[in-house]
Amino acid sequence: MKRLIAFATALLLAAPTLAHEIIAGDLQIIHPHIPQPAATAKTAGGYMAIVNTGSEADRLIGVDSAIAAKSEVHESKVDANGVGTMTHIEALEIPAGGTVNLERGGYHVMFMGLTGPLIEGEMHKATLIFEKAGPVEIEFQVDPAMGMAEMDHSTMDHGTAND
Ligand SMILES: [Cu+2]
Repeated sequence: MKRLIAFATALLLAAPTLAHEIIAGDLQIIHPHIPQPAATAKTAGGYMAIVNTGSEADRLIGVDSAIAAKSEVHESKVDANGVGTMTHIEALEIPAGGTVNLERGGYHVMFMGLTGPLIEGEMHKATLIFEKAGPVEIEFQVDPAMGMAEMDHSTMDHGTAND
């Protein structure tokens, strides 16, 4: 437990804005956040760390939120030719005693078909659905926008490729 607290503290110190976390049974959801997308963006990425302090693995099998028509777990990859792709992950394993980071360039929640603008500082409710832990209510904090070079999501055409 001490190690976990140290980890959470390190994350708090590293985060540019106030971090928050949700504890649900053996799962700890650390600072779910969405970098503020462009006002006209149709998609946005959601990031967090998921810690499993239990002795059994769990799996993230769905995400639900009113901020988008559809929310999915995706994995970003860059192939040998430097071409970025994203795939829909049906079930993201959270190993026993392990941590999975949803971060830029890797796993992330993809909000597709945003229902309105997302403004820095706002908190938006969402539900993470785990195979064992069941639905876990969280809130995504809208963090400062990413730099231009990092805005891969707004330039990619989502919502048609992997459905
Ligand atoms: Cu994506």
